[in-house]
Amino acid sequence: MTNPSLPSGRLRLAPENFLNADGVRAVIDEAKQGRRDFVRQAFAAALAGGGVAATAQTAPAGDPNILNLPEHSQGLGQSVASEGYGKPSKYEANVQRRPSPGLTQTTQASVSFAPLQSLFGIVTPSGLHFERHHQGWWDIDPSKHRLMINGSDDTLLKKPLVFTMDELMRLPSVSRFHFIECGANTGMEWGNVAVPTCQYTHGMLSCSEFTGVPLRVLFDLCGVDYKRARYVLAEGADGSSMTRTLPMELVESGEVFVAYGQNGEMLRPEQGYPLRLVVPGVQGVSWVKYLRRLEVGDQPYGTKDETVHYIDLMPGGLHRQYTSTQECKSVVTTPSGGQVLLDKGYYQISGLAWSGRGKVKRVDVTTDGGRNWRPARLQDPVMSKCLTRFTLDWRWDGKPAIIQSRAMDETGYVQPSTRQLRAVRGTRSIYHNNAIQSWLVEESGEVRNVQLS
Ligand SMILES: Nc1nc2c(c(=O)[nH]1)N[C@H]1C(S)=C(S)[C@@H](COP(=O)(O)O)O[C@H]1N2
Ligand SMILES: [Mo]
Repeated sequence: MTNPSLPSGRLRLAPENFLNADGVRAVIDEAKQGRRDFVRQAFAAALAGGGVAATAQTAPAGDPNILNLPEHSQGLGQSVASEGYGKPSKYEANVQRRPSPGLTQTTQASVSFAPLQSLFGIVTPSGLHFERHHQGWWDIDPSKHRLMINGSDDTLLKKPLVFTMDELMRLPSVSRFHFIECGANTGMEWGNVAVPTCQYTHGMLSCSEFTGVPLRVLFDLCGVDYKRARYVLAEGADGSSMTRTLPMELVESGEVFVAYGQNGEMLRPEQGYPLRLVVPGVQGVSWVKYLRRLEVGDQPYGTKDETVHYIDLMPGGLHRQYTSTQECKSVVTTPSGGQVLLDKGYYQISGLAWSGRGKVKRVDVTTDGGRNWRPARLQDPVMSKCLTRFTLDWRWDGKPAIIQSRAMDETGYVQPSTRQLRAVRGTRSIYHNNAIQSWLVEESGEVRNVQLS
């Protein structure tokens, strides 16, 4: 902390009982209190640690503890290897993925949201990656796990193969950064404002460096007849019968891979250990976890998860199917709903932008509800089908402000406003809500989720 009077942009809050207005109020009060204490403590620390001149004046001559150093500057620290696997500081204990009470009837067929408001850069720490399970997660023994590749009929490939994990890990691999977003992300906001924080509005989104084998390499080994086998069915080893069809073009592009690695180590069990499909740009449901079987076929499979679920209900009652590419989208994560600005003055606005169609080209930010837009800085690296971090300098004058971000991708597609999206899609959908998000900063400094009509 260099200047304790300058509020840092990192204001964090994730009310657990977010559906209850009193609960939100209580947590906000607590946060304000805590924040004030924090600023005060920082002052004290600056005086104690660096303010030698200030303390020297008051210390009696001959006092051996003249600098009044904190304990951690005087004694021995902890031994190495007290934790074989490192954990975050105890002061970061409120940075957690959180389920949404009442959203699902069971805790197995459920979801937990990533705390986007507390994260920096573009990588989601593996322990904070959002979770979406249709029937609970498993920790599967990799020595027993197999991946089978077969055809819907024997003529679609020369040789069906079964791979062990050891066999897969011998093959040529790639490591790539990609976002994964559940198609239902922001799905609660179709009708009206429903949840208070960006953890709940946008937290079914994460980004990792995944490592694995391009599917094309495996299909080549099997001698797939690419002329006739135009579709792939992916199947997981959990009990959810979660199966999805992929068009073969995605495999031929070289982008789809079977991943065993995530952020430099093996996948986490919640993320599909020991093997999951990575389908860059495509909604999360196609990233089949605990991947045990791939079948090539000559027509789409029309499984329950693509005919009845993950479809878009249009205003006329029509259901759109196979809308699986995640369109360009962005969200400001600081300041965002549930956070509190304690004072006027400088803040860095910061957020995330992404597109399932390639790279983010540009992000504009407004602090007056869309009257004026300024281009944000895009932080390097900007990668295809990956989260991009954007920032913008802002001086808050203490008056109500409405903050929004609007992303554009390299195809020229521009993220729509809520009104524009509703004009095409209506309000009855669950999936694929990529509308511009609005955060209202009130005079009190409290930040709230709002929608502009
Ligand atoms: N086997 C299996 N794969 C699955 C699922 C599942 O329930 N079982 N859920 C899907 C859905 S809907 C999403 S959004 C992503 C979530 O991945 P994550 O839990 O790693 O965030 O996994 C997909 N793959
Ligand atoms: Mo999902």
